[in-house]
Amino acid sequence: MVARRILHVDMDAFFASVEQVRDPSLRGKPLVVGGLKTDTRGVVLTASYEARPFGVHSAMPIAEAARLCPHGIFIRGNRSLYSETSRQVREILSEISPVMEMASIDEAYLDVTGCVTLYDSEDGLAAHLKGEMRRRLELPCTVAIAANRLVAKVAAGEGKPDGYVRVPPGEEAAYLRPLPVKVLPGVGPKTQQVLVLLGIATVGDLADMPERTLAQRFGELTVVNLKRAAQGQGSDVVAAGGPPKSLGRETTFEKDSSDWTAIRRTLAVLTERTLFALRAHQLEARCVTLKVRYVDFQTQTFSQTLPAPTAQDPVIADAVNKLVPKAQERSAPVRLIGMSVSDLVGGQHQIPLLEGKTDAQWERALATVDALRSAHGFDALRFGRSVDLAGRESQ
Ligand code: TTP
Ligand code: MG
Repeated sequence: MVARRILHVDMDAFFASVEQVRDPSLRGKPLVVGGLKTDTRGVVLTASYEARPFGVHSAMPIAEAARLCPHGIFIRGNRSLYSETSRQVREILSEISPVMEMASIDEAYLDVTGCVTLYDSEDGLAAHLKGEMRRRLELPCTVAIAANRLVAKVAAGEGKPDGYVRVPPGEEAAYLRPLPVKVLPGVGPKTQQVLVLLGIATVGDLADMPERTLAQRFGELTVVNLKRAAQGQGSDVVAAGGPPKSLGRETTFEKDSSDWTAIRRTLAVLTERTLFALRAHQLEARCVTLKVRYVDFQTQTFSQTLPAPTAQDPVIADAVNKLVPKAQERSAPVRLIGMSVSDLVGGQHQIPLLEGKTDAQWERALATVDALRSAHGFDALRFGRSVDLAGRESQ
């Protein structure tokens, strides 16, 4: 098997940079996109790198940004302009490698294994890509090339802004070791808090920590996933056809089951696995579906749309659990159980644009997201240890 080389590219301060191209008088200035200073209830979508030293960041209330950066220029933003620019970004990238997958409005993965030789070296390819973005769109971006998506994504984050990072083959784990553990996907504030209690500050600390110790605080799969990430392992598959439309897992029981406690535990495992895949694709889901096949092969699905896209286990697990009573309405034993997520969107962008939304709609959406998040910690997810799924789970 050929060792693959994966490139991750993420545009710098994307919405703000696009605005600076549209209006060059904004260049070099602290620029905040998301609302006018007087829009007391808006949130920051992004800020130019000139505004960031003041502490302004995405998702912060506009009012707070205005306090921190009173001399900043504040604008509401223009979604269609960003979408059109994103389309141009995609075009440039697909000229470089046909194996290209947009992961959100401003980031993408490219499998460059087969096309490096055209540019002499990985450094040459990265320079070409960055040059094309500058020449054709006047936009800065950060590029990283590594053995897999995870390391490339982390490295691009470290290289920002206007950077390039190359992680040579075999050096993945060594590259990650000194970095703070929060750079790893799946290590949000809650997980980080628990890791700090265990004395884990860096990725290296996590890599060295015995699985036993981690298992006291996290479910089995979380431990496996954290360990893999800490060792710099990750998927090197770039889906040329674009991101998946849905992701899910299902399993057929050895013996038909009416034990809904056990079935719910199985669903918790299937959900955790699905969400790991979802986060690996850097996606979030808005729709959750429960699938059940009864003893007589009759198959039913039950779906729920969430108030906001998410990739958080507890939120999705909760939605699955709420669908279970519908499946229980038929008392027949269950042969197969499964769950899937669909209506997928690029991850980490939970905050929609102001445009087309009233402030009240906005507030409701944000309050729902916050309430869901504070109500369920990562550990709220129950893990079905007792359920044997070995080899029987399918996508
Ligand atoms: P990011 O790539 O996360 O941020 P960025 O490009 O502004 O800055 P960086 O240099 O750190 O990559 O997001 C891309 C765009 O998506 C961003 O410009 C604005 C938008 N966005 C939202 O609409 N809501 C959000 O919560 C975030 C984080 C971004
Ligand atoms: Mg970006």
